Amino acid sequence: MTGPDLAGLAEQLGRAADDVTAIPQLAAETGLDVDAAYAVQAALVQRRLGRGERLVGLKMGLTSKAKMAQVGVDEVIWGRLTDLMRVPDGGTVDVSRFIHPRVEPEVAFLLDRLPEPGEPVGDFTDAVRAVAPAIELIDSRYANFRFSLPDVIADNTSAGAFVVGPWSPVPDGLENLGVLLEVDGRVAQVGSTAAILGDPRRALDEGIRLAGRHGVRLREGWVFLAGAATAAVPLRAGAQVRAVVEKLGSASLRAS
Ligand code: 0L1
Ligand code: MG
Repeated sequence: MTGPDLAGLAEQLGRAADDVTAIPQLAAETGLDVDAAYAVQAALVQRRLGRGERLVGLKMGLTSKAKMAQVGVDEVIWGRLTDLMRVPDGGTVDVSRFIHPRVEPEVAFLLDRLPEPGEPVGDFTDAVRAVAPAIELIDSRYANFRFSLPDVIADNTSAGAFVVGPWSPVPDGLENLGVLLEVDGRVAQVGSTAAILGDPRRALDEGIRLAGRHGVRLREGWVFLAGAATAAVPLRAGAQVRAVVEKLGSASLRAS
């Protein structure tokens, strides 16, 4: 018996993003499981690297109960970030590049020296050089933003774009900082960094562990998106979005 055509699935997802056209879910039809889905994700991102993009980091997904409930999937997942996904703080994102974009407030880490595979992160401040407020723009390539766990993993965990605000030295505590997502100056979501696995620092342990299972090692200088502190909100053209994290400041973008 042959397994799913991993390269073919990556091509379908890549084309959906290129053509800004949603596709039906793939996993149920093809028998894609979680391990194979990470192989599709690797091929999908490799397709981008083949066009000259660079890998610049890793993102965690579904690290909060609010996010899990929003999409009906209940496992922490991870995806890859490339340089083309990064939007400067205060910059503009063209929403016509995306199918049904949503934004969510996150905490970003600038990675320093990481432990060897299999070793736990000892001192967080050895592993992380700086922290920042961030916005992630997610965009599922599946119709109606509906997917199963292997589907969303294969789709690079809905990664679309991201903005990182000003970097600060790691503060004493990160586990219960207030988080706001504002759209056009109005509060759209309120949360706390406690929603990110109880403490966003845990997301780094999970990222190292889960990515390590697939042979991916986090690198010094990479950006690590620890996960969203609230549910995501739809992004429409013309919106001005700001994510504010207590002690860390804010990150913003404008949608055109
Ligand atoms: O970053 C995230 O939490 C997104 C993970 C994928 C699920 C979704 O598209 O909301
Ligand atoms: Mg996210």
